[in-house]
Amino acid sequence: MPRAMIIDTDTASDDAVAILMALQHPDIDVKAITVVNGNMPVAQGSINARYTVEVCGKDVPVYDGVDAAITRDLYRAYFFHGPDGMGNMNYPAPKAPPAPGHAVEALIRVIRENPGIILVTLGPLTNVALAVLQAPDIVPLVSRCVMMGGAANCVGNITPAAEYNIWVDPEAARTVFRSGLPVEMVGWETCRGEANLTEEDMRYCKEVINTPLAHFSIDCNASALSANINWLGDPGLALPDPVAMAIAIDPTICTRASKHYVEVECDGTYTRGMTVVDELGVTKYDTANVEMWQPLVKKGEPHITVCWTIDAKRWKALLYDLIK
Ligand SMILES: [Ca+2]
Repeated sequence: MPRAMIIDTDTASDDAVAILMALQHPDIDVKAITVVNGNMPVAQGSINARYTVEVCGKDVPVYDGVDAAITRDLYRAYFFHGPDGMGNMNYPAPKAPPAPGHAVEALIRVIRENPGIILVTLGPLTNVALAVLQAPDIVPLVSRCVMMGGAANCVGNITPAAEYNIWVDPEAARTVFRSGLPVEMVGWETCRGEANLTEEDMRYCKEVINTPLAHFSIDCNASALSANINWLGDPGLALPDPVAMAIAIDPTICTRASKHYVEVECDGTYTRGMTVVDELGVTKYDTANVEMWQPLVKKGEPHITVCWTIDAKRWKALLYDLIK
């Protein structure tokens, strides 16, 4: 039986490819897509998500969610994904309207209806945080919460310390990390460098695979491609959300993972949204540390799985399979 999945997303171009991968995979049954503030306002993210569903010829409900961070000012990523989030390709408007009801309610209902479901988060954690606060009973019903977000003790992409999804709504991210959800953190560092599609990879998609889905996947990322090179100095096309989705579909694409306490810095001047990973387990040695980390420590052994490395060849092979 296909595995049930629900996807929470601030749908811009790399989210679209991640959604496409889940929709096209024969072993994944996407029950719903919930849209959150982030890269785009929810209204635009919703358009992008619904268009992607239609490109795949599927019929999956897309619910609109929270259009702001819990307490922070808005900061959208137009500079990265283009004004429409989809590389300004002038795609037609989707035919389907958003599904009736709110994304937070949909998350709670769909998780309750599908015990063991996989939750994949591709944007800021606002919707998911509100869902677990309103309905803590959903936490043990989620078998895996695969998260594109954070940067495990390394460089950020929106500030030197933080990855965008966590930085946009750090309070929400902290709520999710502390909630007990079985988070698998696929951080920014695993989604760049050799994970990027090279010029040759992109040519392979468009000229050899050469399907509508292959063209869509590369074309909608035109803005992201130039931003990745010019803003971040990283050659090639980074596709962070699809890398996380690849691991959600096939956990063995993550080649090294370990469990840790992870906290989110909400107060730091330079470190807002930093994901602080207790990589060496030092929080247990010192009274001050133990107290500071109480919200996680009192829940028992570390339960956040940090993905440290991926098999870049296999992630790309899975992508290629799903855009054929
Ligand atoms: Ca995203």
